[in-house]
Amino acid sequence: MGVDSSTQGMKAVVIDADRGQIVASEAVNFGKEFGGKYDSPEGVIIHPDPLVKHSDPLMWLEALELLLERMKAKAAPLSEVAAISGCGQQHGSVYLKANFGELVSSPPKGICLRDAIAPALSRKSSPIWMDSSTSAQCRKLDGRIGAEKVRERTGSAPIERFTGPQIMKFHEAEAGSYAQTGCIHLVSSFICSVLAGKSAPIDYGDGAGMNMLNIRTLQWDKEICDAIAPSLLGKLPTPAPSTTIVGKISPYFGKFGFSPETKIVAFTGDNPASLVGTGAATGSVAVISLGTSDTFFAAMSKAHTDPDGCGHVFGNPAGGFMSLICFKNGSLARERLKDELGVDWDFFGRDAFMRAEPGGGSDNIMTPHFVPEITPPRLHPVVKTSGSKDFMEGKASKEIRIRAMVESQMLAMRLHSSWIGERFGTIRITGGGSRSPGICQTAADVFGAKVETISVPDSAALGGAMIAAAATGAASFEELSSKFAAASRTIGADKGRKAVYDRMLDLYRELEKEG
Ligand code: XUL
Repeated sequence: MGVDSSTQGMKAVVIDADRGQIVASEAVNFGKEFGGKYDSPEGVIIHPDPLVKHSDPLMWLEALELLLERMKAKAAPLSEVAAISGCGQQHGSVYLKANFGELVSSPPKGICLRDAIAPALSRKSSPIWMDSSTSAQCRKLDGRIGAEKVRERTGSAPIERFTGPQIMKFHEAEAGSYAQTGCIHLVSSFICSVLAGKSAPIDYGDGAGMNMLNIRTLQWDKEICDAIAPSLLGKLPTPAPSTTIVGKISPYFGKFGFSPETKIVAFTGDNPASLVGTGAATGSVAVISLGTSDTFFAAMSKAHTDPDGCGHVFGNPAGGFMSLICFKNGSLARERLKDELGVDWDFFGRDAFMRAEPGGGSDNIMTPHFVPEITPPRLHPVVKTSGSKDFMEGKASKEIRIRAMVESQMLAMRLHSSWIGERFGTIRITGGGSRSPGICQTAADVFGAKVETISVPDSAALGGAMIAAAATGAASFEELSSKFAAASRTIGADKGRKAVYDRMLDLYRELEKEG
């Protein structure tokens, strides 16, 4: 079984590793299920400062319980689940007191998980990956260690959403609560700990998204941790490979029908899990994931870092490393334009592309930054345009405006993934946006690559289940990939359009440079 604790909801899939079948799946959407209860209509607590983005960790616990209750009610074969792994939105952190170990191993009887764990929180909310409020702390880490050194050692330059700068900010703002914190978990290792009934390790996949894990030694970097906050090393779970078996399921979950022998395997980040779920963990294909954030990632033969400081290196759950570039204005920007133009997804993802030519015939491009962007870093975003007069004045047709946005998003991906230094002949595309033929064709044409879609939409939860199967020796990652992540549709690149996009790439680079 794989569980994915993401920004807007929680999902689970159960696979039969021998037969290559998904036997059950379920999802809980935080906003829809809990309404105003957590003040989080989209899974994130409403806050007046657009740079501050936190979530309530108790909401995740309530969702986990609801998810399992529903699976039980629908007669999902939970009693046959041999092992559970999963993933979480990356970088988000949960702050726990010393009593967490005791409360999680033997939750008080007769109360729900949420109420049982609540007294263990030393910080009520969890900063998540959308938070961009730690620029001052990133600069301090740069001053204390050096941005290049942090990048070389941890795989990423100091970045606002990464856990290290977030911990530094917490210590500075709430020293008393920081001192009361016995253990800091990631979203992934927190959910894993609850399932295992004990504090779980942090895997190399998600751990590398903290600015604290030395990717050369695979240990916490003492010098960097000391520069972040006092006594930090003592508050961190042990780093471990993603296929580590943490233990058996906590007796608490017996009520859902799980066997007491069910193994709990370390959890990872949603992107490393998606690398597995798209079948790209052991091959040489790149993946474009079009979700709340858009990401571009691929397995890496050897770890090297992005000199521009935008890209990241994380652990690959199948061993070795992976590259990742994350764009915050992903589906967010597409949805905003779709609503502004009053069109539906069919028009946005198909008709617009049939009715307009690449670049709208005038090399129309834009910086699609409506909310603070990560790649490139733009805390106070401005949407810049270049191309025809009509387009720049916002008077171009709907078709032209949609194309320009999607093309610009793909150009940004091509530009910011060039540091990986590999030409990918095949790109797998996943996430909601991958249902759109126009977006898939644009990806193929901009990269000049074959694009493959896969049939399973929840590649992160599926990847979690595949990690659980691989960790318990049920099948190898290669076998699991061929069973679960085969391509369902292939889209070839159009050479003529590729030439247009080669030209537009230079224009996009220049437009982005303007700031
Ligand atoms: C990756 C990142 C996002 C989150 C979204 O660095 O910040 O993709 O993992 O869940």
